[in-house]
Amino acid sequence: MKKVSALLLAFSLSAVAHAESPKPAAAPRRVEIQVTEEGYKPAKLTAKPGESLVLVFKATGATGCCGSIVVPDAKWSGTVDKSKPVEVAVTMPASGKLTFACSMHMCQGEIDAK
Ligand SMILES: [Cu+2]
Repeated sequence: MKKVSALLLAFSLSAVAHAESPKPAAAPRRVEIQVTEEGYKPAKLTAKPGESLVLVFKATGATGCCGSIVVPDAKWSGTVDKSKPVEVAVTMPASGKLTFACSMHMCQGEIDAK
């Protein structure tokens, strides 16, 4: 019995220690971007240099060619449609902009590192 309660105590102590340990690296910030036939909303965003983001491209209606998205910095391209939001993990550059666009570059968006 003694052994069991000691184990339980150790377990609950480690659970407390875990809960109080310093925050792990912050989870990537999720940024929602609406995809419409007219373009991306918002089309201009800002983020901290080096910040980890998850771009969540969502569509509520027709996307036209804006639905075919390229994120060069993440070496990613894909298609978003009404029933299928897509998530793209990106890391902001130290300076400058991270851009996204449709594959024909008519619809464009950018995230400013600052
Ligand atoms: Cu286009």
